[in-house]
Amino acid sequence: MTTSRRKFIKISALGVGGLATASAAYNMFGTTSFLNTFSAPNNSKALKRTATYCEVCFWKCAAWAYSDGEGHIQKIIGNDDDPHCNGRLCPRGTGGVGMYNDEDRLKTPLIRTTINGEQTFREASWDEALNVVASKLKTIKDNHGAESIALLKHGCPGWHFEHLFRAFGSDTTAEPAFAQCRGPRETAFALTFGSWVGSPEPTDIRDTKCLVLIGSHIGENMHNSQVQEMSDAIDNGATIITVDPRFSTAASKSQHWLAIKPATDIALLLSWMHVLIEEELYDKAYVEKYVYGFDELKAHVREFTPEWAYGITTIKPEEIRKTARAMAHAAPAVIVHPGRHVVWYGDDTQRERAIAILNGLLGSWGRRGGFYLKDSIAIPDFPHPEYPKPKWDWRDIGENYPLAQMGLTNEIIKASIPSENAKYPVKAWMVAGTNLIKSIPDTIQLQKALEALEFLVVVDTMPMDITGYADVILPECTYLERTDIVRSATNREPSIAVRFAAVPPKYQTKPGAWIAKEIGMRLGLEAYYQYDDFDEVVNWQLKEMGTSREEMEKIGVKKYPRQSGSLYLNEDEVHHFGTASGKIEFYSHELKDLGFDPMPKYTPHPEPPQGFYRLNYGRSPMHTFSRTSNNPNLTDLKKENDLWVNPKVARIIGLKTGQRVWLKNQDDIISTFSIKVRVTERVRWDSVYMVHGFGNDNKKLTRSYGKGIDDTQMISRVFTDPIMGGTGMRGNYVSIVTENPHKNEAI
Ligand SMILES: Nc1nc2c(c(=O)[nH]1)N[C@H]1C(S)=C(S)[C@@H](COP(=O)(O)OP(=O)(O)OC[C@H]3O[C@@H](n4cnc5c(=O)[nH]c(N)nc54)[C@H](O)[C@@H]3O)O[C@H]1N2
Ligand SMILES: Nc1nc2c(c(=O)[nH]1)N[C@H]1C(S)=C(S)[C@@H](COP(=O)(O)OP(=O)(O)OC[C@H]3O[C@@H](n4cnc5c(=O)[nH]c(N)nc54)[C@H](O)[C@@H]3O)O[C@H]1N2
Ligand code: SF4
Ligand SMILES: [Mo]
Repeated sequence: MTTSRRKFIKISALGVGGLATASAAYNMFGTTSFLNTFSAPNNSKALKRTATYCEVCFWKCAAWAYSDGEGHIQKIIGNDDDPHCNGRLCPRGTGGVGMYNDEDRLKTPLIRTTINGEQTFREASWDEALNVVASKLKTIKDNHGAESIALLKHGCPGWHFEHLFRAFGSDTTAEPAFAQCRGPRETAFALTFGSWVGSPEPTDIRDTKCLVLIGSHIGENMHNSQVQEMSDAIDNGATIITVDPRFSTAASKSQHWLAIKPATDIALLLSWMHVLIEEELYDKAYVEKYVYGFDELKAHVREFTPEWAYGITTIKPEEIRKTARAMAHAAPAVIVHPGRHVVWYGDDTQRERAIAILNGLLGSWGRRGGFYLKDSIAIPDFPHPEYPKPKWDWRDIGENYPLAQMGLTNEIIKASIPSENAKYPVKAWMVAGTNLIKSIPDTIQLQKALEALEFLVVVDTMPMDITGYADVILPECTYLERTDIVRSATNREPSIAVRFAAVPPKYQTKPGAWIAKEIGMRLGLEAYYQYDDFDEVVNWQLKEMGTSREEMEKIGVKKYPRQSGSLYLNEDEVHHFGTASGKIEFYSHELKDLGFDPMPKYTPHPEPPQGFYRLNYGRSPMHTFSRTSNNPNLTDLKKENDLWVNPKVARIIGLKTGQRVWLKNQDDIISTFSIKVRVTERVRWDSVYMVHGFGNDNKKLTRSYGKGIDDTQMISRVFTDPIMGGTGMRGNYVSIVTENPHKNEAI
């Protein structure tokens, strides 16, 4: 990268933040586990309580922030009335105060500059930084059109910048939550049931009798109310079936752990369908009433016996039959969970289709203990002129993937590389609330795009990896320091939650709403910003929704009656699904017409060569991706990731628990940092496992710099889903390097 125009800037540490003390004791499914992991210091003064919702992950639990009036947040606790959390935050949410207290935070706007031939950042005033951003955006618009400027975003800041971009004339937007996360399941469930799964997932876990988790590691994946409901379901005697090559926390709570060979899930799903149909265990009345294409499916799965699947998945035929019967026994109170991070092997939409079809056979969609029919309430738009129509947008950039339902980050990245001769070339990015270096696979392609961009502005709270590539860095204040958009999400009953500023912004940081508006005003977009302050927008919206700021300050969360009818399918009526046929589509003409298999098929995937192991990754209950890796509270609970290695592999290579190793992948990429080995039977011998989000490479992150390995660095190869453009990331292999490969390099 030394010859690059945009050199990654590493600034050495500037002071060390204080470590907060915290209790590491916590029990995943214990009843009091989430409460006050970090107890508030004794303080006799009356505390001010402010309504907020958490931004540590995207479950967005509503909470109360308690502050002492002197700029100290003493504690954050869950809002009892919130269906996302039921009054209890997960350890990360409780530790959210660490985001506010982290002394490594971005403090002022920064502008890239060259001093004595060295690229570095210099501090700038807001006025100067905003003027640079506005004038760059304007010049690029004049030269190439507003469409050539892309917005890559995630979380709440994204909303404010999306409004800015739409007003400016660009709808070239994407977020990693689609092509790197949920995309395949949304496309597959839309094809099958005519409805997205969405977030929170409409899984009726609290009333289920059987929960099937296919690589969905709830318990490590800490999506709050989902974990709580799973805990209740276990207490109520529900059968848990976990399909995971690794002995996950969920597997440890399961009656059936199916330690599947990685990349073979579609074979298992097809053989489950085979058993349900051959043994006539499927929900005949439901299928008769609601399904399109049952006969085609029956013929399709006839040959996919458990004996056939055994040869592929390594799961014994009796176990396949037993689990299929357990599901049928519980039906319709059964959930074959769609999962969430489902971009695995490139045929992910088809695997998700198989999951959707299996739920259809069991009659679980729209049934108690299966999937409830979700509802939500729309937040009214603050009045503004219509957005101009861009000449092209994210849909055009993703045109090779006909069923992409949102922008594809990876296609925008590709379109930013001049040698790709893209039909819709992208010249500049704004990145808001996403750390692309850690969230986007195909690291080589991403580097090429970063080098070619004419301009990159990053809005973040922390000096994360992506900020090192920026021309201008704009420091946003944390969620605890800002009034933000009103939360509305799908659930059993509609609800809204508010986020008001609990404390004023520290340092020179500003809310995303303010930053977006200031750029907008400099671009002549006053008509889209007919208010002084974003609080005005929120107050107006609350009034429109029959409540008020005063009421919401007191309650934080407000529930509304359902508008869409009953929570479950009404047995006396015929429900129309949002598919082309109005039925649950086991056979998809839409897929067939686009040249794809109308019903899912199993196709073998490549296997790791000799000496290599499949790289598997997942979540830690104490962290969210890379965003918490420097959090003073949460690093105290878990400082770095480790590498799970099967004892058989450890014996062959001669590894011991605690030993530091490096990784080298199939493309000869060597990890920058090392990782500690954890020898455990909980992982299969053909793969190794680590938690995502570690291995930060910016010295400004004083607690997390160099801690552990970044899984994304090892994911240089992707298998793209031809249906919706998701980037399958689990086809990368690593070998284990025991000698420091960097020892002769100058650091
Ligand atoms: N290798 C690998 N890649 C993955 C995954 C994986 O497991 N492994 N998971 C995938 C999945 S499921 C997802 S959803 C994506 C997630 O991808 P990202 O959303 O990119 O995840 P984070 O690493 O949390 O990056 C969030 C960024 O937002 C910043 N941030 C936090 N709060 C605020 C705020 O209030 N304002 C602003 N402006 N910035 C803020 C953080 O400092 C951080 O830089 O990654 C995907 N990519
Ligand atoms: N604590 C915490 N919770 C989170 C997050 C976080 O960062 N931290 N992020 C949230 C987000 S955005 C998402 S998308 C979700 C992601 O969470 P999930 O959707 O639950 O999980 P994944 O990351 O897809 O899957 C990880 C599991 O898949 C298993 N696996 C790997 N390969 C295979 C295979 O071939 N077959 C099968 N059956 N299993 C396999 C792994 O061993 C691991 O247990 O978590 C959410 N919850
Ligand atoms: S699940 Fe945890 S981190 Fe996510 S929003 Fe809720 S409390 Fe915050
Ligand atoms: Mo995700």
